[in-house]
Amino acid sequence: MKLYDCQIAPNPRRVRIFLAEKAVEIERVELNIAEGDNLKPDFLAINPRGLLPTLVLDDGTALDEVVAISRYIEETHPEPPLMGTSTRERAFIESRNRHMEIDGFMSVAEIFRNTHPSFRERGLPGVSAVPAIPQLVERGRAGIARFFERLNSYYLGQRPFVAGDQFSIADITALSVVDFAKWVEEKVPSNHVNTLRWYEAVSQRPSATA
Ligand SMILES: N[C@@H](CCC(=O)N[C@@H](CS)C(=O)NCC(=O)O)C(=O)O
Repeated sequence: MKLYDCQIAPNPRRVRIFLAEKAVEIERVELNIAEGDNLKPDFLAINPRGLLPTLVLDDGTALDEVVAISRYIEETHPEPPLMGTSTRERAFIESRNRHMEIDGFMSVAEIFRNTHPSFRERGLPGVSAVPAIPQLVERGRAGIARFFERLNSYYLGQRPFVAGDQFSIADITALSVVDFAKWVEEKVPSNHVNTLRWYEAVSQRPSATA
């Protein structure tokens, strides 16, 4: 197996954290998104969308999408479980993870893609002919504010982790959102004590530096 990776990018980091939690090592190929390595013909032959992370299996199957890659790793390396063990748990964790992606990750990405000069002509990730739309930044900032509020009061208000009592893929996504948000000057408000307690704990896990 080979993981097409980008050290600075938040979605590849989610897979690296997942792998580190499982203590699974995979050969990696580093591509620099800022320099457009992912849009060159060699990589497009592997993933025509030009997106990272991409995991190429030994039979040549190319899997993209963080959750699909994580699912493959979870099923081939079940311990420790990060995506639930019972039907209820699997569905609940998936639901929470989607919330982290749609409400959190997408909001930060909206701000980032529409402000960063390197992406002025690359408004959507991967192969794209869509220029940035600066008006979307305001919507992204409103979205991340709403996300932070819910993270503190709802998801982490009563339980230690985003999907309950165990660390899961939903925490990995949420951690990546909080760190990605710093790139666009969005920080967890200082009175969000539940989120700050959780953030300190998950950031101290050895996987967080992956
Ligand atoms: N939904 C995809 C998102 C993948 C994605 O957007 N990756 C970004 C890096 S964080 C990327 O490949 N960007 C390429 C580009 O901007 O050209 C996933 O879960 O893997």
